[in-house]
Order: sequence, then C-alpha cells, then structure tokens
Amino acid sequence: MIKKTPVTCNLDCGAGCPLTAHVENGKLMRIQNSALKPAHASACPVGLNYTEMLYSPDRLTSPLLRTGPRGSGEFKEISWDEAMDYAAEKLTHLKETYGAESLIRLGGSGSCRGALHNTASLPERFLGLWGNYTETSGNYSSQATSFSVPFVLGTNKAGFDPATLEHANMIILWGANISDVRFGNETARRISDAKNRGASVVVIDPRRSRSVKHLGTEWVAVVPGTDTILMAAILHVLITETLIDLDFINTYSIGFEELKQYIIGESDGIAKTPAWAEERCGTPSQTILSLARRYAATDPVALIPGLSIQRTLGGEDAARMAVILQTVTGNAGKMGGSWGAYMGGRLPKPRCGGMGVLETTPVSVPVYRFPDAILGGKKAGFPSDIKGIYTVGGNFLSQGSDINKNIRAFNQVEFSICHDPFMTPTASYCDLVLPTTLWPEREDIITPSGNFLLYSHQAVAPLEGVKNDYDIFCELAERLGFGDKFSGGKDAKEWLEVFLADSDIDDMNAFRETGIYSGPDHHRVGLSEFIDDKKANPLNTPSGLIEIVSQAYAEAGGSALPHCQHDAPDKQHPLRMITPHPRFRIHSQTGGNTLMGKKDKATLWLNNTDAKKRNIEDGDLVAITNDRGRIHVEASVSENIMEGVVCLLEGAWPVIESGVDTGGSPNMLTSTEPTLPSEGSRTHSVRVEVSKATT
Ligand SMILES: Nc1nc2c(c(=O)[nH]1)N[C@H]1C(S)=C(S)[C@@H](COP(=O)(O)OP(=O)(O)OC[C@H]3O[C@@H](n4cnc5c(=O)[nH]c(N)nc54)[C@H](O)[C@@H]3O)O[C@H]1N2
Ligand SMILES: Nc1nc2c(c(=O)[nH]1)N[C@H]1C(S)=C(S)[C@@H](COP(=O)(O)OP(=O)(O)OC[C@H]3O[C@@H](n4cnc5c(=O)[nH]c(N)nc54)[C@H](O)[C@@H]3O)O[C@H]1N2
Ligand SMILES: [Mo]
Repeated sequence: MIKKTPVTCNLDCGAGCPLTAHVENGKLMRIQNSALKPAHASACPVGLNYTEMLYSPDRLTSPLLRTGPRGSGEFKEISWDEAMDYAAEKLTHLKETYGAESLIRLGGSGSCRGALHNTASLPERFLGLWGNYTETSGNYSSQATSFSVPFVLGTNKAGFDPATLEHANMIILWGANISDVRFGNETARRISDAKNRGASVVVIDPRRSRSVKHLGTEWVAVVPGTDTILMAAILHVLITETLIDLDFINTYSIGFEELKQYIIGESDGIAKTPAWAEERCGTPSQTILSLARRYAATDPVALIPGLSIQRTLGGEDAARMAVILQTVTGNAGKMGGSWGAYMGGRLPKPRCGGMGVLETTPVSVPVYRFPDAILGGKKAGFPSDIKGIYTVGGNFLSQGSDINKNIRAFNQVEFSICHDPFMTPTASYCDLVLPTTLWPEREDIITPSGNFLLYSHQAVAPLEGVKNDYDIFCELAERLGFGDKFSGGKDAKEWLEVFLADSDIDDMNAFRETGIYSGPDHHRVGLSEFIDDKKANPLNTPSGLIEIVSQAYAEAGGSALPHCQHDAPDKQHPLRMITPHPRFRIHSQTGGNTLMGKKDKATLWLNNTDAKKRNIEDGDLVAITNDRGRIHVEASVSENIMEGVVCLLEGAWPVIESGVDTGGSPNMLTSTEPTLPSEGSRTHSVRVEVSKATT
C-alpha cells in the first residue's frame, strides 16, 4: 500500500514547495507536486529527486572522530555517547581556557526554512545559552542589498507577490535567472504567463541563461559588476528625454535633483550617456537607448533584480540604483510594477511561533570574512581570537570564498565540530562529525517565500545512526548543564504544537492534512500604504520618503548618492569570471556524488573570440587561474557568454591535488575582500586568466 503524505522541501532556494511523499513499506518511493498546490507553484528537480539524497550510499550513519590529518578523510566511528562526551569536554575546555568568544559559529543555510529543524536558529540558541561565542554576521546571499536598501526605503520588507505579475506589461529580469535559480515557486510560471499574454521579458545578464531561453523575449548582455553604470545610462536617457515620472518623484522621494546633476554630468563633468556606458558595460548604446525608451513607454513595468548584481564591487549601489529606477519610472508600489532590490518575496509572511534565540549578545565578524577573522584574530582588528569552529548545515570549504585560505583557517583551530548528513569537504576538515537527518525524516512547519505556511510530515523513519540537530543539541546542552533551558522541557512534537498555537492558523487539522496554509491576500504590493497616504504612513527613513540621496548612508560609510564604480583593469587576469547558482543543486548540496549534482557539470563557459585568442577549442581541458589558485575543467565554447567574461557555476565540491582543483569549485579563485560598506560577497566578477591546461 502506498501512503501519501504532505511534505515540504526545506532547502535554501527560497522556494519551499508543497509536495507529496509516496511511501511504501516505510520507504520513500517518490516525491511529487502536491495535488493541492496553488496553480502556479511547481517544484524543482532538486526537491522532486530528493529520494536520491535520502538513500545515497554516502549518507553518514555514525559519529566520526578524526584520526588522520585534517582533510585526509581518515576517521573512526564512535558511539553517540562517546561523541557527546567528547564534544562537551572540548567545548568546556575552550571556554575555560580562552573564553566562549574563542568559538565561532559557521553554516546555517543547509536547512533554513523549518520552524524547528533549522540549522541557523538551533545552533544560535544553543551557543547563545552556552556563552558569548563569536557569531558570523550578515550573509553570503544578500548582504549588500540588505544593508543598503533600508537607507532608501526604510525597510527590506518591500517587494511584491508573484501573482501581481499578471498586471505587468514588461518584466526586466536584471541579473535574475528565475528559470534555474528559484526564489519562490510561482515566479517562473507567472513570468511565462505574462510573456504568453504579450508582455515583453528582458533579461540583463552577461550570459544567455536558461531564463533568456525559456522566459525572455530579449537578452541584453552586460559586463558583470557594471550594472550601476548601465542603470545610470538608462537614467540619462530617461532624464534627457524627459521620460521620468516627475509627479511621482516629487511626491514620494528626496534627492532627485542631486541625482540628475550626477547623471547629466554637471556635478562631476561626466555625462552618463549610453555611449559612455557602452565602453564600460559592453552593452551597445542603441540597446540602452531602446531599453530606456520602452521602459518609460510601458506601464506597468516590473524590474526584478537578482542578487547577482550586488555580489560585486559596489553591489550596494547597484541595489540602491535598482530601487531608484523603479521610483523615477513611477513603477514603485504599483500593482504590476515592483520594488525592492530583491527577487520579490520579502513581504511579511504568515505568523508562526519559534523557539527564540540568544541570552547573550555575541561578538560577531562578517561571514564573508570568516577565514580572515580566524587567521588574523584580534591583531588583525577582529573582536576575538578564534580557537574553535562549530559548523552546522554549511559547507564553507566549498562555498566560502578563497578555499585555500579557508583550509588554512580550519587547520589553525584547536577544535572543530560539524553536523552534516554527508562527508563534505568541510566535514573532512573537522575533528568531530555528527550525522543528521534530512527533511523527509522529520516533522516541521516550513516558511516558504510567498504568503504561505507549509506542514511537512515525517515521511519515513530516520536512517539508523543519525539524529535530528535538535536532539543532538538537547543532549549536548544536557551534558553542559543547560539542557532544560535549551529544550524548554519539550520534545520536537511539543514545540510544533507551541508554534502552531502562536500562528495565524485557526484550523490546525486542515493545515496538517493538506500541508498548506494560504495567507488571505496574494496580490500584495509592498509599502502600498505609503503610496496611498504618505503622511499617515511615512517610510522609516529620516525624511519619511524614498531617499535617492541618503545622508544616513553616508554616515554609515557609503556615499550619499549611489555612484558608478569600476574596478581597475588587471592585465594579467583580463577575464571576469561569474559564478552563478546551479539548476540541479542547491549550492554544494547534491554536489558530491549524486546524478542530480553531476547534471550541472563543472564546465567553463567561454566566448568564441576569447577561446580563439587562447587557441582553445570546445571540450578542451583548460586552466583557470589567478593569484589565489588554479582550476582545471573542460571548456564549453560558444556565443552564449559575452566576450571577456567566463562562467563557472558555484557548488561543485573542490577536489584539490598538488594545488590544482579538478572538481571545479570557483571559490578556489574568489577572494574574501568584500564589497563595502556592507562587507558582502564579491563572487560575481572575479579576475582570472584561462589557458589550455597542461596536465
Ligand atoms: N536551483 C537553485 N536555486 C537557488 C539556489 C541554488 O543554489 N540553486 N540558491 C538560492 C540562494 S541561497 C540564493 S542567494 C539565490 C541566488 O540568486 P542570484 O544571486 O540571483 O543567482 P545567481 O545564479 O548568482 O545569478 C543570477 C544570474 O545573474 C547573472 N549574473 C552574474 N553576475 C552578474 C552581474 O554582475 N550582472 C548581471 N546583470 N547579471 C549577473 C548570472 O549569469 C545568473 O544568470 O538563489 C536561490 N535559488
Ligand atoms: N563562488 C560563489 N560562492 C558562493 C555563492 C556564489 O554565488 N558564488 N553563493 C553564496 C550563497 S548566496 C550562499 S547562501 C552560500 C551557501 O553556502 P552553504 O551554506 O555552505 O550551503 P550548502 O552548500 O548548501 O551547504 C549546506 C550544508 O548543509 C547540509 N545539510 C542539509 N540539511 C541539513 C540538516 O538538516 N542538518 C544539518 N546539520 N546539515 C544539513 C548539507 O549536506 C550541506 O553540506 O554559498 C555562497 N557561495
Ligand atoms: Mo544565498
């Protein structure tokens, strides 16, 4: 007999899909879209094929203690009791010898949508109760946006519901690859519906992404890291051809005059014309002109920025400029328009209870700079000297920038502990590895993007030998003397009852049965109350208005007016590498040995002209190099990427031998130098050179 159970994938793709697990004799046979799902929702290949992960022969099923050198993969199996005793002893030693701040928390995204089984909030709660540990602040994803946009809009909770795209007559996917890289499970279909209805969909991207092929009606190529320049040139056309919505600007924003002086070149002598931009961003000036005119002539237009545009030098200003474009064209806060520098999805979610974190205020270091903090410590200006690592649900030796540096950092600490279902590159550098469950093995409430809550039942019993992160922390807290404080005296099931009681959900039985709670309104436009009545509902900015110019931002270390930055040329590394997210993986998950992970083969996208210059042919093994490292992968030569730009997807596990990575992890070449002032990631415009590999 096949039993069908509502479940939800809880990986970090921003979606969280309503699914049905088909279980026979205690085994998960397959996963499908829920029959009750909203019409436009659809699951992705990662979630639908999750049985492969669940039953992977690579799943860890016993705690492991390192016996060989770090990274050697030499471990011995120990019992859970031994593992817990060992962890408790080591943590106590660290705290007594160096203070709690000598332990840094890493990871978090592995299982980040669960109300309970959450690899960010559980370790935060646990470590917060343990002591004044060193926290990692910010995030790899959206740090520049999250930091800068509140100075413009007073909040990050702008955005739009995907359903409102049914009113859009033009959609601009600016560095957003919605066909592969999901944020919300409805957006792709909403866009393809809009396209079928006749809306134009422009994709602005250095490469012909799948979104260009499947959603787009037009591909506008741009050199990575130059989006602010392209935006400035569009503004130049809008301003000089008086195509802006001056009424809207005057009603809702401050600072436009200053912006105008800058754009037309009165303040710095440089007019930001399409011809000026073409030289820097590679987009033909005629294309810029035509795009700007169509943008102004169409109503409404949804400009949807991806997060890629802010993972570069000056990413903060790309994010601010995107909001400014939405504003000056009068599309902000409008049904069918869009706003915010995020792929939708930042509107308030239905309420659901949670465990609560932190009794102490931890010291913190920006996550993008974690290896610098470990290697440099107080001497280098960081707040603590790190001696231990606690990593849960993260694979930073694959995902953190500058893998060689990360390895040095992991090698430097006295003790490291990791919870993960797999022997990842990160786990292989830890002293103690604790194997955990995966989402089909436990019950949880999931917060997807969009106005929903989802219930995920336990579909199957956990593999023998693995534990929930929650239970691991309960046991460890018990040994460390704060068991009751951590667990509140409740088991996982009891916590879920508490969370539901503290939620927007009235009919809990229906929620459990269907797996889906739908919020009342799916046509929300962020901050619409401000647009309706700006006096009664001012923005949370000093002026109460949209701040095109922000003195507060200048005081926070940026420039009051967003401006165009361009990194200096690097003759030895003339190519710019982008490292976007993969379709068949969530970062490095499924990146080990699964069929899914292998579908996103580590291949370097290279333009024909660049290949010819280097005597490289399609399929050749090439070396991608810079001062930080060397990668050997096959080249895929085509016109699908701009000249001067190469692309290697993030997430492949590094396989390093004699300093060469043959796994194809771009973070061998990225650096931990952040974009400022937010201290965010800079993984999308990495200077490299490419040549034929000599093995
Ligand atoms: N399938 C899948 N979905 C995911 C994820 C995943 O790993 N797999 N990860 C999730 C997470 S955690 C996040 S943070 C988001 C990430 O979402 P994004 O940051 O938006 O995703 P990326 O794939 O990095 O980039 C999107 C597109 O931008 C292009 N691009 C790169 N650099 C630039 C640039 O400088 N300018 C412009 N205009 N375009 C550029 C890339 O070629 C790519 O096609 O995705 C989420 N969704
Ligand atoms: N070059 C480059 N690098 C990037 C990016 C880029 O665009 N380019 N993107 C960055 C972004 S946006 C992000 S968000 C980061 C993500 O980087 P990471 O947070 O390191 O993400 P994952 O590789 O998904 O690692 C998650 C780990 O959690 C484990 N896991 C899954 N479920 C559970 C669970 O229930 N419990 C426990 N304990 N573990 C679990 C998985 O096996 C996996 O090892 O990568 C960043 N790195
Ligand atoms: Mo992310």
